[in-house]
Amino acid sequence: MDMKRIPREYLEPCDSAGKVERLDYGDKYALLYAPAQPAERILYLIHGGGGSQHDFFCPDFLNMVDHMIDAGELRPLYMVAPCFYDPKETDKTPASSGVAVKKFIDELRRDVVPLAERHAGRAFGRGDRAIGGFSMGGVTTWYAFMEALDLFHWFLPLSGDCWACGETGGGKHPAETAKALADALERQGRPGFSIHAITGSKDIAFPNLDAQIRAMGEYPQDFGEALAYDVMEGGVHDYETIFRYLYNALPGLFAR
Ligand code: FER
Repeated sequence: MDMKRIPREYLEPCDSAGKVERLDYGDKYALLYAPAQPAERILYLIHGGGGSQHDFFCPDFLNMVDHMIDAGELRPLYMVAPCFYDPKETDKTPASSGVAVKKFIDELRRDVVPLAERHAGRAFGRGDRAIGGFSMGGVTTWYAFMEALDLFHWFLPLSGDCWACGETGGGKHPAETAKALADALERQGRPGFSIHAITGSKDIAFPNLDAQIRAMGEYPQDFGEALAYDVMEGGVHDYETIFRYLYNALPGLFAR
């Protein structure tokens, strides 16, 4: 994929802007972005370690999406930004975050998806639902693949590997991780799906994700065409870089 730069003016407010709403549940909340035009798709975006639901929903990113939709480069979509941490959690180390994101898949299913889609005015089918995330949010995305293929067809793990075989397991145990993913696909009845993994050559998660994706290549009958992988030369582990990946990947997300 040719990783075009985000046009500078896309970071400025757009005349045609979507709206962000706060959705409370229990002692937590998620954020819902409704675009300025009617939308038929929904993307759940998961933040990184130590972060929150506000990381993706910052002016730069929301302005960019508004502009992409306004310019006709991106079909309108809802976006949901939840937070995988318990509000009382103070330990945000990778070990603790790894436990939180695995647990979060049940909360996503039970609370976040129904609440967000009630507010969006309709329930979406799995073919119109995507999940993606950065770093620990990428780890979350791989857990969603392993446990929630009934909910999602589209997966966008960004600079995060699968931790099914332990912390940074995609790097430490690539073959076992690839097998765990293939087994999870089998266990869930092999529905259609599409994964687009992206990272950068200078990203701290690069060695982990890269080893995992290579090991997944040993399962061509499972992942073959359904897995796309892009590495941006020089890409680092920060949101500015991730927003550039999203600028390039979002238009094709539901269409691969
Ligand atoms: C990775 C996936 C997630 C990784 C780091 C993380 C270094 C997250 C770290 C953190 O939340 O502190 O592959 O590689």
